[in-house]
Amino acid sequence: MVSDLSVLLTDRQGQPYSLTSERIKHLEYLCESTRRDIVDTLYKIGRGHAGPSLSMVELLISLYFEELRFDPSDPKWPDRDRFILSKGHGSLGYYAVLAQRGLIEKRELDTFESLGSRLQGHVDSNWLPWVELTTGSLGQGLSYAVGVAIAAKRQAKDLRAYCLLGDGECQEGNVWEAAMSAAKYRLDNLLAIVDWNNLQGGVTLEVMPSLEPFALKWQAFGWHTIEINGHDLQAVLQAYHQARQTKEKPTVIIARNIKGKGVSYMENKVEWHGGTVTKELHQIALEEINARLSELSQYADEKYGRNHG
Ligand SMILES: Cc1ncc(C[n+]2csc(CCOP(=O)(O)OP(=O)(O)O)c2C)c(N)n1
Ligand SMILES: [Mg+2]
Repeated sequence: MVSDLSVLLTDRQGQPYSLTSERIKHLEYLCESTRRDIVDTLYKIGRGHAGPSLSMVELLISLYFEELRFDPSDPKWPDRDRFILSKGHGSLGYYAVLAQRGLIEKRELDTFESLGSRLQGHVDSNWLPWVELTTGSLGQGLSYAVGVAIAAKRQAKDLRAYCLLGDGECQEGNVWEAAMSAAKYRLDNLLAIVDWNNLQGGVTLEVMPSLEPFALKWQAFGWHTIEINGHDLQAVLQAYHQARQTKEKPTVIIARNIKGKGVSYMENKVEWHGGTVTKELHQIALEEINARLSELSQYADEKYGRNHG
């Protein structure tokens, strides 16, 4: 049963809209459909970063279906918002969202990580025009996003820079150098999103030098901070909206997420940073995802979403 509560927001064009529960359900459907494409690809190709991809699905579906300003027919439209995937190993999740949005074809996912494919294991801007920055060496994306945001301000362009980082990635020193610069230049056109899933490659964050108190660190560096459950689509969209309303300082969203979200045996498991999806495991994942998809099937229709033209 869907409640008829709706939330009033403004979109990237400044137009008011009503975030209805039907619209949220439609986005939930898109997220589950994206998860199915991710696990299908992992099974077909035999490898890929499962946990990091599944962790960020709601953050990216919300960005690409509701938030970012871009031209679907021209990836290099000069006035587009810039999305930088700093955690470049989450490539499969990113490609699956591009496919869901119709920016690449779904069947291209079958070429993931193969020789000559545009869909490299770490996102590569030389191959795929939607990729703003080649990443994979962690820690670099935010510096680039700061540069984009400074350039936009100097050219008086109304474009925003969005950068998605991993929590483990925030152990890199240059993330904090970028954070300092962003505050100095009052980059209110910059949004950093941290996929806080409490796991990094093969270990939990606790065994590493502590990042806590994480939100207070960003605040001390001059940022506006928002903490949310990153799988709650309404919270995500409200956070994107709040970031746009925040003036004179950059915003960071700390999204408390679950690595491997949506596949029970992967959730919160360090070993599912990568891992091999066997036939049996693929079946289990599909059963779980298909059950949720069938519950949401009445919201599959585009009419519940936004008209993207
Ligand atoms: C500079 C650098 N050091 C180490 C690695 C190896 N590496 C790849 S993924 C990863 C873990 C990243 O964890 P996190 O940032 O939390 O992202 P998550 O996988 O949880 O989404 C590491 C250490 C790398 N890619 N780049
Ligand atoms: Mg992590």
